[in-house]
Amino acid sequence: MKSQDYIALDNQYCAHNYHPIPVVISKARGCKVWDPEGREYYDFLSAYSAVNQGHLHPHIVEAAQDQLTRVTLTSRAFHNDRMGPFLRKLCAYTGYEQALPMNTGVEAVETALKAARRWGVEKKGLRNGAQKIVCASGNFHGRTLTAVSMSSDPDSYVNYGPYVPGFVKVPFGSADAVREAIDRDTVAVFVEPIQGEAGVVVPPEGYLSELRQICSSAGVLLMFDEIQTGFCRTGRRFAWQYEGARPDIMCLGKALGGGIMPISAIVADRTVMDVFTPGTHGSTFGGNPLAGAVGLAAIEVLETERLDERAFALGERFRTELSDARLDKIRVIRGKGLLNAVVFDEGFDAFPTCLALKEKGILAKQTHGNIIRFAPPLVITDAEMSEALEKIISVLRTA
Ligand code: IF1
Repeated sequence: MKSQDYIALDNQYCAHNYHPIPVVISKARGCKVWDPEGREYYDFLSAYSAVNQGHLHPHIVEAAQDQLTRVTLTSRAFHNDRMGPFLRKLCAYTGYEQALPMNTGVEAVETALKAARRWGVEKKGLRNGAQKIVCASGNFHGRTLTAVSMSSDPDSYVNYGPYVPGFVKVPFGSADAVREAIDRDTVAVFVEPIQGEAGVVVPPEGYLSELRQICSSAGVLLMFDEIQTGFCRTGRRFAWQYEGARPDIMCLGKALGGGIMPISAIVADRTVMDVFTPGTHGSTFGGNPLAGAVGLAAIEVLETERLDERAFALGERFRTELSDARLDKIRVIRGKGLLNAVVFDEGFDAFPTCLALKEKGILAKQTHGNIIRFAPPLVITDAEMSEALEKIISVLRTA
């Protein structure tokens, strides 16, 4: 079958909850993907940062294949021999005492919110039902009813009521707004260190460290959603490290699965994590042995290949070369590490530009109409980055 046949099948049999770039991917390796006709593309989306280690990284594939000959699913009713080594590695890599493994990113988000609400009752003495969590407008934390209850994007929440109460929304980037929003019933402040879906919005310098200080002095939990920004994407292992703003709970997902399967977790120290007791939270699939093998290998790749340093250096290069090209339609080029966005004028429709990029062999996706996110796998080589930049600049010049 040809690409257009697969697209027709999708259109006929899949709910229309997406408007994809019309490209079919049937093969991938590293930072490149191919369609059924054999056309080659640079992947500048990386499955929304779930493929930081590159497609089919040999070390991660080997770990998965090896585990497929042993055992894949046990449930948490029993122990398995892969979860412990995986979580020990995750804790060492993140610098936390414990982890709670889940599957998709939004489940990690739910886990963090549940931890905070329980902590509010059990450690702060609040009445159950009074707990409030401060979040930021423009956020994206996933698609469950709780996550869309925090959202300020109508596409995400319209007609899904009734919404989950207990959230107080403040403008992203203003530490003063957070300070003013905290009251006796506040249990946590929950934000992305850089807002992804909002268009790679980097908060003012000092914001994260100020949030850390505000939360510590108010006695509330600081929780960061590092599902997209984490695991080297922004040039550090975790984006909060730019400001030493270590959160009490960190949500992780995407690249934790090494591009192979959904693996997520929250990490925290014991004083927070011990709010969970047997029966109070869980998942059929969380902590399964296949995920253990894959997650461990995924972290090993980030560590041994020092992908944080790679992302930092390549990101500087990407932004410098794009701004040196002096492309007149572009208002701003922003980001950290290899999480970058090119912002066009308000009202500009970047979908045709994404189609032109595709024709040139670059896959990227617009957000909010006028913003294109560029986030290649962190294993992209210097030579590949040169070739990709040349293509991107030539398309954006005529955009
Ligand atoms: C879609 C965006 C990216 C996330 C953060 C939690 C989750 C996500 C910071 C939930 C998920 C996704 C999901 C995907 C598109 C995408 C996205 F454009 F919507 F914002 F990456 F930029 N926290 N992000 O970014 O994780 O449950 O999906 O594993 O929903 O269309 P999940």
